[in-house]
Amino acid sequence: MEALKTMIQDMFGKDCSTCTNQEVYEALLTYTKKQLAAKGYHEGKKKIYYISAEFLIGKLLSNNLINLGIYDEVAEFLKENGKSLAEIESVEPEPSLGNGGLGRLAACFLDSIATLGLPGEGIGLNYHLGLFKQVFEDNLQHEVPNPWITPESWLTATDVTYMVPFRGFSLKSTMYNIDVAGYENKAIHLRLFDIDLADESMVHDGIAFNKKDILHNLTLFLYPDDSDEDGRKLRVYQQYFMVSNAAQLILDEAVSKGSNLHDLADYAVVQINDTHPSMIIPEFIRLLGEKGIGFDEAADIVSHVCAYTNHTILAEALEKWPIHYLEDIVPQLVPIIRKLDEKVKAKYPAENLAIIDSNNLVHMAHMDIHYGFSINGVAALHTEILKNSELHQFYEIYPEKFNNKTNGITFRRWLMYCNQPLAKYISSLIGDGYKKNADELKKLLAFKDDQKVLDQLLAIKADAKKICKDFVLENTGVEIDENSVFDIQIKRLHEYKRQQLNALYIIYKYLEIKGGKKPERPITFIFGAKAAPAYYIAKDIIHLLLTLETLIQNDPDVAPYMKLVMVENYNVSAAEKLIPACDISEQISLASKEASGTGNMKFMLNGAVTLGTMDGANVEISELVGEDNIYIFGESSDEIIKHYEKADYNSRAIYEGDADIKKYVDFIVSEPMLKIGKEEHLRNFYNELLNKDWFMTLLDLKDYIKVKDQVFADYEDRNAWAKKMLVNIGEAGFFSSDRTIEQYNKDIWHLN
Ligand code: TH1
Repeated sequence: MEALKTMIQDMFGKDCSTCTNQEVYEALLTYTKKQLAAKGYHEGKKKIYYISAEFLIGKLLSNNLINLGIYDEVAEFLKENGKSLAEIESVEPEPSLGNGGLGRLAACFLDSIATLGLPGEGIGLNYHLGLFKQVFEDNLQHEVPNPWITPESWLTATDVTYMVPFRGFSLKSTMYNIDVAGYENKAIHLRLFDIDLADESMVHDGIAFNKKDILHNLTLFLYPDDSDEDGRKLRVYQQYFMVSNAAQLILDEAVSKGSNLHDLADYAVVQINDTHPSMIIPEFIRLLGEKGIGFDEAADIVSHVCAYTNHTILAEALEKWPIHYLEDIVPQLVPIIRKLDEKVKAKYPAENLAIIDSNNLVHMAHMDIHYGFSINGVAALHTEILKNSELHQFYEIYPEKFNNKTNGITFRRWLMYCNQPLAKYISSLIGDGYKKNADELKKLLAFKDDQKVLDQLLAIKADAKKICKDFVLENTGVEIDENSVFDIQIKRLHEYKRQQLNALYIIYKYLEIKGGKKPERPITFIFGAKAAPAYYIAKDIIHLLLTLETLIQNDPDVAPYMKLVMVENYNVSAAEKLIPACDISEQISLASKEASGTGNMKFMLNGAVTLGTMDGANVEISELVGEDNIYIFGESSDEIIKHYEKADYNSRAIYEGDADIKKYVDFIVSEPMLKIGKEEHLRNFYNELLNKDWFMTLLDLKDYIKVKDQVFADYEDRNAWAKKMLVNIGEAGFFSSDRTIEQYNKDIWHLN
């Protein structure tokens, strides 16, 4: 720690003990960045370029210290100087470069690529104001900018710049780097491109800004509001800026390593993370054309370089751009896309295989599948649904391109960092091997009947709940009971994830308690979720939850037995506090709709028991832990898909046919709710449930209530519950992102 000491002295002219937390943070930042650079970066002839609109990397200080192997040393040094690493961490802003699972997956993947020693990098954009910061006011979500870039930060400016051509003007880029440390290994780069003229001062009234001023707004926000045409076009500008920079960088790097570009596939493999980066395909062809490579050969080269990951079957997330947007913004790509489409149509005339459909919409995923060499889903069930229904027409012509890569999470952040007592205890039982070889977690299963171990797991959970209680108090001002059951649903707010189903259970429980039936033990329902700013029903659901929160809090008959808290501005840092403390992990999406989920894996690894539908990776979790160690409810994905095909789901019929369901649904617009909440929003959601309920909440409600009540009953057998916890932790090894990345490499990337 001598070097750190000297650095603090040089930077601030005093020693650590007299520095402010801000100063110590800045010193640690500088120190850590130096250490990372000194370790060097993984290099090799062929490189994986993971291109993504989102990288939800979370705070980096502690994670970097852990991966550098100096966490304990630094924590000790700070302690000796009267400082706490936890407090210093609170100074660090969380980068706001993502929205949910897709972005967090990209971050876990970078950690694993670096840890496994693969030559690779992430490529994305440097959004100054991030997604948005969520604030609650009058029980409603409001959005404000989330600036996260400070003068001293993990970003390092480089002198790499490119010109990106748009209709009528070009934009100059600057590339920034963030180092991503491998665990006990070298680092890799996350490349974030930016414009030099981004002007944060144009934002007013929350997150409003002039969407037409591309020269100054291009990298202000992730996912700017796309409810109007200017917003949608801004997304196209962003996407092209991202992929043009990426393509120029990749070609330059390949050439500098000796590529003649005809052999590009020996130097580069590009993983297209959902459809946001899909324009890289025509952009590569355009750039290769400038270097003298003919169209057909260029298309063939690209087809050996690009691979596509599909993360959802939700139609609204499968991007289709009107061709006239592309004419207006990137006219240079349009003849290329038309040619690609003509080649497809010559061979496969069916409309559902077209890149450009009869409405002149460009189907980005279709372009990826025709001109990429691999398409993967993100969990076994999801990939089967792609092959058998959503993308069946493509599977018939390209069966060899389809493969599954079940998602994973990095155990460095989601166990070793966020739950240090549990990680240390596991090490004391089975050694440290599991940190690099997650399969070794299975060794824990040998302790299934060891009373001391089971007691200790319960004790670690109890401690985590105390820590979480402080976090919740700080975030929401609400004091929760650490002896209550913690039932947690944290994820983006979307109707298919069915936070509203959980809300209806809470109404059921509220009415039951009002009726005099008290639960065995108080229950704390914890939510965290951001809704997209223009997704009105999602915002109505947030309003429903916040209104219920107030109602319960103010009701002395009920408050002692249950509590609902909704954490404000749910993000990675909040997840790190909530996940270790969770008893019951809510994974209740409508079967077939959650492609994988990754929160489900984080909870399992931290000893929570899943209450879920047979959806996404829940299916694989249930196969691993067995039916005694998970709670499954609801209709199967096959049945759900049939309901959609037959269009026979009728929520009003269910409501009218079941007096209980009617009672819970009617409560949404009852007198006590309307007294606290806003009628417009509550009624809006109520009507949605009755007239549409596109994600079939009412279909699964009765079964959900029954199974969830069973969970709470079983929780009281503490010993049996501890066994379930142990089995969940012991079987979580499969969900290490190291395993996922090894599979990507073996089946798709083929790096040495
Ligand atoms: C998520 C999926 O919903 C989730 O099931 C999966 O675990 C995760 O990706 C990682 O694979 C997605 N997030 C987005 C975000 C946007 C568009 C599509 C998806 S799919 C903006």
